[in-house]
Parts: sequence; C-alpha cells; structure tokens
Amino acid sequence: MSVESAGRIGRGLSRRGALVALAAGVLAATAGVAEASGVEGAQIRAEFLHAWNGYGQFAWGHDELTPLSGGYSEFFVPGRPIGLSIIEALDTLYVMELDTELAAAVAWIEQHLDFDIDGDFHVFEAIIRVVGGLLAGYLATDNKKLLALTVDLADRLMPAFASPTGMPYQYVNLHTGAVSGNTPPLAEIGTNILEFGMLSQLTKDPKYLEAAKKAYRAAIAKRSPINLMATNLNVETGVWADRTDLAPNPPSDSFYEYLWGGWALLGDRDCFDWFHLLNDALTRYEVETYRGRVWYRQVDFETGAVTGRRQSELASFWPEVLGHAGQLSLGRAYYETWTAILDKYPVLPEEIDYTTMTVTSKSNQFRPEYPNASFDLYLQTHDRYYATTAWQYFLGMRTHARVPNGYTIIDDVTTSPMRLGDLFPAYGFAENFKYLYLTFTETPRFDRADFYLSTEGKILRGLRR
Ligand code: DMJ
Repeated sequence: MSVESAGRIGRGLSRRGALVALAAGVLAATAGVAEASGVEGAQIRAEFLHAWNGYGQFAWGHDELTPLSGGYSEFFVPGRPIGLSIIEALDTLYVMELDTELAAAVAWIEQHLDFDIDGDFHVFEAIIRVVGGLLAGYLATDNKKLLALTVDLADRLMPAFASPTGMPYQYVNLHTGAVSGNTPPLAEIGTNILEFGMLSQLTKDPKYLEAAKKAYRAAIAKRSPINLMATNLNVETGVWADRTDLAPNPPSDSFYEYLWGGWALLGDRDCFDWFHLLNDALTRYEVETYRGRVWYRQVDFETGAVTGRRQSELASFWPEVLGHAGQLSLGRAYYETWTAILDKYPVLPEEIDYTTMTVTSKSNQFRPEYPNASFDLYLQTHDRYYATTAWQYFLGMRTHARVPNGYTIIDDVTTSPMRLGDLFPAYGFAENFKYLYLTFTETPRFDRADFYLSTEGKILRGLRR
C-alpha cells in the first residue's frame, strides 16, 4: 500500500458523528456520569481514530509518529522500520470493530514485515511490543502469517537466553544472533513468560516457556535472606550490580507483574509461589503511609533500610495486580494515591518525591499505567469510582495531549499550557485507548469476565471471534 492511500485508511465514525458523540460526552462528564453506556466508548474510539489517522497520514509503515513535525521515527534500529505502531494496534483495532483499518494493517504486515535485520534489537521491548502484538493480532484474526512471523521473531531472540545463567542479554542482532548488554534490570529479565508461554502453547514447542522459567528461576535465586531483590543483575556471573529494591517502580515493575501473570494466564504454580514470596516482602518493607497516603519506598535489599522516597508514574499500574492477588484494600489505597496526584496534575508527571510532593521528572510519555489500573479494578469490582476516575484521566489526556495530527507526549506537565513534546509512542495504540474503551464498552469481541492483558496491553486471553 502506498503512503498516500494509507493516509486515508482511518474512518469509522464520521466527523459529524464524532462531534455529536464529543458533545454528548461533555454533557455526560459534566453530570459526573461514567459507566458502560456506550457514549463514552464512542468518544474514546473517535479519539483513537484521530491518533490512528495521524499515524496513517504521516508515518504509515514507520515505527512511530512525530505529530508536531508531521514526521516519523524508528524505534529499534535507525533506518529500519518494522511498522511498530501497526503491530501494536492490531487487537485494539479488532475490539473497536475497526475492521477496514485492521485489514489494512494486516495487509501491510503480510507485504512488508521482515525480521531479517542486521541490527541490535532490544529484547524486552521486542517481546512485549512485537511478539506480544503479533500474538494478539493472531488471536484476533486467526491469520497464520501473523503466527509465523511471531515464531520467526521469537527464534531470532532466543540467543539472548543462552547466557551462562539463562537470564537474557539485553540486545540481539536479528540477523547474526550476536548478543550484548550483560546487566539488565529485573523487568528485562522477567517480562517474557506470558508471550513465550502463549507461544509454547500455540506451537506445542516448550522451548520458549522453558527459557522464560529458567530466567525467572535464576533471578529469584539471587533474592536476599529477607526476600528482597536489588535491581540489575549480571547475566553471566549472576552478581547484582546494585543494592536497591525499588519495585513496583521501574525498572523492576513488570518482573513482578509477570509473576502474577504466569499464574493467572498460564496456571504456573512456581510463579504463584514466587509472586507471594516477593510481594510479601515488598508489603512488609516498602509499603508505608506518608502524610495520609500509601506509597512504596525504596529499600536496601539485604537490610530493608530506607534508601529513597520517590514514586514513578509507571508504578501506577500496580493497584490492579494487588487487586487480583488478594490485596484489594491496599490496591485501592495506592490507586487513591495516584488519583490525588491526578487531581493536581491532569496529566501525571513521570516522577515525584512524595516527602515534599515535588515533581522530580516533569514529562509524561503518554503513559497508560493509571487507566490500566482503572480498567482492571473496575472490571474486578464494578465500583464506579474506577470508571469515574478513568474518565477523569481521559479528559486530562484529551485536553492536554491532543494535537491536530493526533496525540503527543508532554515535556512539562507543570506549565500552563503544558509544554508538548513531539512523539506518539506506539504503545499508545496498544494501551491507553484500549483500557479506556474496554472500561466503558461492552463488545461481543471481548470477554469482560475472563481476560488477561500483557504489560503492553495485548489481549492474551479474552478475545472472542
Ligand atoms: C509500556 O511499554 C509497558 O507498559 C511497559 O511495561 C512499561 N511501560 C510502557 C508504557 O509506559
């Protein structure tokens, strides 16, 4: 497909229909209404299409849109696009019933996607974004080419797991198999079992799941006597490079998320036991109430001594894991902490020091973690508080991050108006709009009672054809 014709692929709601829906939504928001009525879902879908059409017009086939300049950038290797935004969007297009757009996306992948690239791919990002995206696309469409491409990429990534410990190197050259980066953080070591576990189930080849389990086992063996973990591990020697346990903040966050997921999606009993072992220690040593709010402080992994009191926005997904894992009241309290910050900053800053409530990182990279928690907690509890606050997030996002060519990151959320950056991260097509849409919309294409989404918002269980 040419760039010109691709630029016109996004349709769905007519412009007039979208305006009517937007007007209706303003009224609904004013009245404090927020539940699965369909009105909110139509607005969210219209905003997704606004972003998708910008990508289609200016960046089709490239990895990510730069909406202010009307251009694009590549994510993994300079000059070697893989259509990352297309891959990330597949199951979102499906659940939003954007079938014309989905057909164009799949056609692009069938005609253009080729992983024989002589360049270093970031293993963690390739797994959560690309392996996960293609897998979810396959589950949505039953298109065998998508599964074949998933297997091809996973096989090219497998050399990363051939370290002396079984924990993955950070980079693999997809053409030569050469590896590099020997001291990844925990998220990069553990965030693969869901995608690889599903791939083992679909291919009936256990090697992917076995590699993921071996990596987890090796890392968890390095926990301290009080069951805390530091952050970066050398995959060749198995020696920690630091001493701080900062979970559920990055770059440890999804290491813990995927332990729960290994149980919830794959039924892996080791993951269940490991999750509780480590999470009990986090709850004991890190959770504190500070000025009336619940936070996770940073601690020395051997002594439990406090080393820091900063909180990353990326930790705001964690309440949903707590809810699933039997700590709903702690999850709600931690979610309320983030809602209090959202009350002050309609787009959350990347990081704060909660002793002074000072913003220590003023940007927002179009982050999806807060509505991820809203979505999961709403579907777990049916408590309208989570839908209402998800809507609050949506209004902040639409007010401050919307630009003529789509949506964009924000460089400074503390200024008025907020200072914009020039990038629409591909995960925006996988996460923010999807969580919001599924919070407010009942569709026969998604099972609201039995689902599991990956850290990148890929629907690995719950798609209905
Ligand atoms: C996403 O790529 C994933 O959610 C990942 O686990 C960390 N966060 C980014 C988006 O903020």
